[in-house]
Amino acid sequence: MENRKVLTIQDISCLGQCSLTVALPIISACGIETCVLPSAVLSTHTAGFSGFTFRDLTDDIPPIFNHWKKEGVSFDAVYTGYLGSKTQIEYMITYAKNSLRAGGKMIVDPAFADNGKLYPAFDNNYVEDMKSLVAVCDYVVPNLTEACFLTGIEYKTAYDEEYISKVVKGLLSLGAKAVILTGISYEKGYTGIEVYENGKRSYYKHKLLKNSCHGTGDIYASCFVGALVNGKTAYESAKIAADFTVMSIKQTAKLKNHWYGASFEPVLYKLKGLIKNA
Ligand code: PXL
Repeated sequence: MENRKVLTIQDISCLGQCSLTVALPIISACGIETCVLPSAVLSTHTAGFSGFTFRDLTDDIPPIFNHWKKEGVSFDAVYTGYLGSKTQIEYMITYAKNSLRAGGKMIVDPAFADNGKLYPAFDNNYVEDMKSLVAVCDYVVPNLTEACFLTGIEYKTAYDEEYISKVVKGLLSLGAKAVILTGISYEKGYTGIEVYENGKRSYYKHKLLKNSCHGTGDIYASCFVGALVNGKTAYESAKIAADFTVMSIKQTAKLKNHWYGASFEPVLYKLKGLIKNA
């Protein structure tokens, strides 16, 4: 039996509890070999820190994939997160997609916006570029802000199921085969995940916590990938990811002045149990 292997491509924010420093431990904790390809190295993430360093690794991406090709390496899943440029998005389509094994899945977290706004490094051109990556993926895992930018639908904080249905259809019409839309709330005090796969829509609801943390989107997508590669359905994986993200946010609330990320590490040992019991 060959080891299941996931490749994740996103930045390393050396400090910040996001992107690769989240994906690597979380997917590994799901019992899966996790290969990483850093798109850039930053001293910190870009949300709330100023003066961060940024080393772009775009030019390293083709030789890394070419080397792996020579070594005969392929992956059960490729998961892309925060990327830096149009060129990197193109490389995900030309190189990353082609590194999948037969039946391997591509999971795309657009990772460019939240709370109605683009992250500081991005503009509308990047949104346009991201549409081409969504077009070739098996699962897209956006928050509502990203989904609205991608579909051109107005971002709202209060909405009904009809509005969300329009957003989901918009994402499917871009080419995504399945949609996992996070942070969807129809009821005060609750939030949840809309999952659309194989023509079926389902919704998982959980209590909305008072504190929100940076980096929870990365925790969520990483757990989703880890559960999916363990053979769980999209709905089961979406639920496991939501439950683990809630645990991480609750854990973070116990800390004083921990503003830059979610403290998932103390609860990481519980993740395998969530997958086993799903
Ligand atoms: O969590 C998403 C993310 C990842 N990487 C970097 C970021 C952000 C969000 O701001 O700045 C560098």
